[in-house]
Amino acid sequence: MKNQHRQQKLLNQLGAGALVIVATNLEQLRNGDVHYPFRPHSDFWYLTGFTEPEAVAVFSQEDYTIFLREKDQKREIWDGERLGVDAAPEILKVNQAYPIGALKTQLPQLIKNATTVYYDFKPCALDDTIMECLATTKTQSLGKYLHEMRLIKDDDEIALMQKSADISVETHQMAMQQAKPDLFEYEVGSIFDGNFRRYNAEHAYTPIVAGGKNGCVLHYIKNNQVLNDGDLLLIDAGCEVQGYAADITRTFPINGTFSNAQRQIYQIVLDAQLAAIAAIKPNEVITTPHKIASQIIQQGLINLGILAKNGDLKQFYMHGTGHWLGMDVHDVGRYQQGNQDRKYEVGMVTTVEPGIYIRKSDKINPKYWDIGIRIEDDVLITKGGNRVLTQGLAKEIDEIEGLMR
Ligand SMILES: [Mn+2]
Repeated sequence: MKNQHRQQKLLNQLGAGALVIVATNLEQLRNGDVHYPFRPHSDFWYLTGFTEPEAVAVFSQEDYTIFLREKDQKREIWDGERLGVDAAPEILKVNQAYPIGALKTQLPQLIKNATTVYYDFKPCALDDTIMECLATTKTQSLGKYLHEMRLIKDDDEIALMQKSADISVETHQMAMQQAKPDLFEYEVGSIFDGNFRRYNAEHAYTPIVAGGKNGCVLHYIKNNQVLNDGDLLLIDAGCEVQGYAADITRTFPINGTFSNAQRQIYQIVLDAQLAAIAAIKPNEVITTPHKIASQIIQQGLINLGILAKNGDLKQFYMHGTGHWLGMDVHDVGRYQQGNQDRKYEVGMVTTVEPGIYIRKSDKINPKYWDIGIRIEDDVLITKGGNRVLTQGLAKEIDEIEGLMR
């Protein structure tokens, strides 16, 4: 079983006598009797494959125990079936299963003989109980080891990420074809809601559907304004398939044709993005894409008279060029190795997402005001260099205008 294989791989790094504790999330109340849709904790999901809320896994070289919700006929009528304690050993291949309520009494027994316990504290109700049990035990960070494992994707994980990339690409394409002046941002946003669900996928994060000046608000999520003829539309949206995320941004003209000013800025961002992607390969330092993208954007803005020769690029490009991508959209894994920037390795997935955001300013030609452009793709590091998982989606100016015609 895949999950047990991961447990074994993790334990092999931790040495003899190591015991791992990993907890999933609790259901979160939204309002009244309504809960948010449940999403398991990524670490727990990765190591157990179990997707019910309120569970704790404890494993060592010798033993695998799970604490989970008990069967409850009344609750199951309302909320659906639970695996329960009796079925857990066969389904989850654990040595024993206990009700989650027994955590406080059973966990101390399981910890007793461990040399070192690996556990990451995170604020939730289960955490208090676990912390109580660990009060006198030597505890080490689990993430330090586990997150390095999660950072390198295996073939199954890459296949899921390709699937979420493909669905997201298709949906961005639909949005480009259907967007037009006078629609509201949420109407274009609903294309993503509908098409993601059509594949039984979820949003991996709250989408950004930002017309005109809203594109200059980096985390704009209101998505409730009308789309104006002549403005750009920036969409940052990606789905999650069985826990694995895609993260794509495209920016295109609402009326199907870039203005000259939009075209100039767009081409700079695109050149920066393509050059940054081209540099990604095993053993390349991970700060290289940002350096390359920043240089191209800086020179481009200087050429257009938007940025002074000694001006601060951060006025127009104030975020990084990428982040790890996986079960979490901003995925786990270190960015530094000791005090040095680390290097790319085969199986890592990173986003590449340069942008330019120009707010109103007396010092800038008004034709450039309120232009916010970001182009983001998902890049897998391969033996030979890289593979863009989101390659299929139009981003050249001609391609986009052609698709929208
Ligand atoms: Mn991103």
